[in-house]
Formats: sequence, C-alpha cells, structure tokens
Amino acid sequence: MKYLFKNAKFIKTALQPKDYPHLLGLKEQQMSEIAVAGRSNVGKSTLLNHLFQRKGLVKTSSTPGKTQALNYFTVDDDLALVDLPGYGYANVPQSVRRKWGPMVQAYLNGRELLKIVLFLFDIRRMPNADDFQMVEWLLQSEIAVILVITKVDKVKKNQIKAQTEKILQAFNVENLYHVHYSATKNVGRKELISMINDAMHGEDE
Ligand SMILES: Nc1nc2c(ncn2[C@@H]2O[C@H](COP(=O)(O)OP(=O)(O)O)[C@@H](O)[C@H]2O)c(=O)[nH]1
Ligand SMILES: [Mg+2]
Repeated sequence: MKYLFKNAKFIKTALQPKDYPHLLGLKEQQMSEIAVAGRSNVGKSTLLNHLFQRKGLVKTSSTPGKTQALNYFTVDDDLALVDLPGYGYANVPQSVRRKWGPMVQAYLNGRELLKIVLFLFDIRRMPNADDFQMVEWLLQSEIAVILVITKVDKVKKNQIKAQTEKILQAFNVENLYHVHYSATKNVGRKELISMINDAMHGEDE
C-alpha cells in the first residue's frame, strides 16, 4: 500500500522511551516511524504541516529550540511521523541543551520501528559540528536517511545546484539520497512522498 499522507493526526508528546506510543496500523501491525531531524529553525515543523496539508497541526517555532520533546503524528492511520527536537539554537539554556543529546540518541538508537530519518538542511548554510555529529549518529544506525534541502525558495534558481553540491561535499556523502524542498513555494512534496514510499517498500514484504 502506498502512503498518501492523508488524514494526519496529532498523537502525543514524548519525553522518554516509556512515553513512546504503541500504535497499530491498518493490518494491526505496529506502525513504522519516520523521524524529522535537523537544526532549530531549519523548517522541520513547517515541512510536516506541508506534507500533511494541514497548516496548524504541527506547532512551528515561535520560540525556536524550546520544544525539547518528540511529537508524534500519524498519516493514513498507518504510518507515524516524529518531529524531533532541533539543535543548535543559541539562546537555549545549558540545562535544556544537556538533555537534547540523550533524548534524541535514545530514540535513534533504541526505536526499532524507526525506518527513515528525514535530515533537513537549509540550502543557505554549511554544516557545523552539530550537523556532523547528527549525520554520524544516523550513519552508525541502520536507518535510511533522506537529506531534505529546505528553503530552496531563498536562493536564486541557478544557485541551487552549486549550493547542493557544496553541501553534499561538506558532508562527504555524495551518494546520499536528497530532495529539494520549499513549503512556501510548494516544491518537493510529491518527490519526497515518492522517495518515502520507495524506501518503505521493502518493509512490506
Ligand atoms: N522561505 C521559507 N521559509 C520557511 C520554509 N520552511 C520553513 N520556513 C520558515 O522557517 C522558520 C522556522 O520554521 P520551523 O518549521 O518552525 O523550523 P523548525 O525549528 O525546524 O521546526 C519559520 O519562520 C518558517 O516560516 C520554506 O520552505 N521557505
Ligand atoms: Mg519545530
């Protein structure tokens, strides 16, 4: 069955593994999960709203970096999407920052239902130490990664290719699956959903 990303629902907020929900899909199986990761302000919540075609379902960051929790959603009553807390926001207190690593790592390393991570990266930026750390964690795990290059409406069309190559080279992972996205200009939704369906296909058999 193909995921259409219809009928999006908010399920719950989770702070630690005991809070992760037990979700059953259409065949009474435990739902697979896709997580959205990346720096604060990169566009995680906006991308989820755009994928869901539901403007306010995911709260976008009026106070970026404050949401230090996992937020669970479902689509098609058969697939879970997890909005991970972002990293790297300058004004976050040290006490909040210290909790971020263990919280995200516990999820990435411990959640067997997690099949794909959408790793979001702003087309105008270059990777920093936090981004490298994140990618290292992802590559250590068995999870498929799709690099979603966000806010492509913010650069001139003729700069998209060069900027993308620079980013891929910096991460030193030239063969990473990637897709360009703009929630504002409605770019990338179809392609990303199709990539997700392709990546999940093997899971059905
Ligand atoms: N121009 C543009 N702005 C975007 C896009 N996606 C998100 N934003 C803006 O970037 C800011 C951060 O978005 P948000 O989804 O809250 O980021 P998060 O912290 O990663 O969840 C908000 O002001 C969004 O309106 C995009 O595709 N294009
Ligand atoms: Mg957010």
